[in-house]
Amino acid sequence: MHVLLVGPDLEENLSLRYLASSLKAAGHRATIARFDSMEDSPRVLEQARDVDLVGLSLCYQIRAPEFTTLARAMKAERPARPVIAGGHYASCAAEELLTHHPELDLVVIHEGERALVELASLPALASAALEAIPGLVYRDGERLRATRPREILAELDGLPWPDRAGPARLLAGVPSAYMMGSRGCLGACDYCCISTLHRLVPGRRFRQRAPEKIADEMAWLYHQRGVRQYVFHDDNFLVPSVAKNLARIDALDRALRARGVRDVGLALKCRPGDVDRQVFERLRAMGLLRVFLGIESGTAEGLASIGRRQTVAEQHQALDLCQELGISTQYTIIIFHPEATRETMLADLGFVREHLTQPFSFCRA
Ligand code: B12
Ligand code: SF4
Repeated sequence: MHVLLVGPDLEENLSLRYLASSLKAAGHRATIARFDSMEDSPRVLEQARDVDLVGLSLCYQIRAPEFTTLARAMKAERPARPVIAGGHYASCAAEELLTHHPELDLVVIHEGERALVELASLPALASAALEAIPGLVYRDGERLRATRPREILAELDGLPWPDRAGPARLLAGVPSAYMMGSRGCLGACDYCCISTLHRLVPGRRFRQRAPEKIADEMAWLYHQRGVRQYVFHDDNFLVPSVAKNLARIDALDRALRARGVRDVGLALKCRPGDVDRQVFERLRAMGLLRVFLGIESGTAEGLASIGRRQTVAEQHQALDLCQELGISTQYTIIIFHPEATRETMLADLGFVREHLTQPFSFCRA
């Protein structure tokens, strides 16, 4: 079956690339259609003309109107050809989407590799066949049906690597690749859809790939595609244990050296409480250039309001240490949180002012 996977491709979109490689490994054809804005719509419609199944990657709530508009245009052209959706927002709002958007036939809940392969193998998306596939919400006549939840994939090392075609992308002029060393998160911040997704499916919420397997992928990118910079999109590259972090980083470093990967740059994300001197000195020696810190508020009231379980002191400490070690930081501040007052907003600005040389942006809640 030929599947068109539609989604943003602002960076190397790993959702689409992981789905594409699993489809290809199962013998299907998968094409990625870049849909960064409505301006891409005519081209995506053209790409969709002859495919058997369209999969929309509806990760971003903010882009849902554009995706449903695109789906309507696809249905107008070929009403019988299935248009399905997956991704964070589609998973969290599956019932609402299917109730209000007849242009969508079905939603896959959470990680979609296995479900998509099973769907692509069906001769038709008829209800009788769909019932047997876990982790779906679909329209059956006038009613919506949800199949039993699909246990989350416990072991990530068996997944085929993301399907990367074309030359490596350049980031600041350096050939770069985007990577996932783990999936899921140990945190449970109230405002975050990752913690909501964890509640939708049974199984382990946080899974890490083996360091040697990550190194295999990095080495392939280094030697075959000339990649010299790796951006890890793991929600948290580190865990709340210095000993575990050091052991994992050492294993990754050893595996990279054994594979001839050297003089590379790294970027990653982590929680401020996990920024430890020993760990960060080690990471810096391996090439850590930039870290995105999950800060979000400069006040205890703000952190409590959005359910981010950390302290303002940890945040200052993390920013100061990175500054001292020469590691570039980025963070966001949710200045308008549910309990925001003039005082908390001024305190947020006060926090920012204490780290004036470190870039931040205001963020939505
Ligand atoms: C990388 C990333 C980005 C990158 C690249 C985006 C791109 N794809 O081109 C950049 C930095 C550009 C970015 C920007 C934004 N991001 Co962003 N981003 C991420 C991040 C860290 C990783 C995504 C990823 O690659 N994951 C790895 C893949 C393998 O996993 P996955 O995405 O979950 O995909 C699986 C399933 O979702 C599912 N699936 C996905 N699509 C489909 C489609 C089908 C058909 C099926 C069956 C299944 C399926 O199967 C996939 C494989 O298992 C996530 C956090 C996260 N952990 O996911 C946030 C996240 C997705 N981003 C988020 C946000 C809010 C944004 C911004 C709106 C921020 C802003 N205010 O500007 C922008 C919007 C971008 C835009 N205009 O489209 C939120 C989304 C919240 C929401 N529900 O709306 C997240 C969840 C972060 C968070 N915790 O808040 N982002
Ligand atoms: S730590 Fe980050 S990814 Fe995890 S629940 Fe909190 S905001 Fe979401």
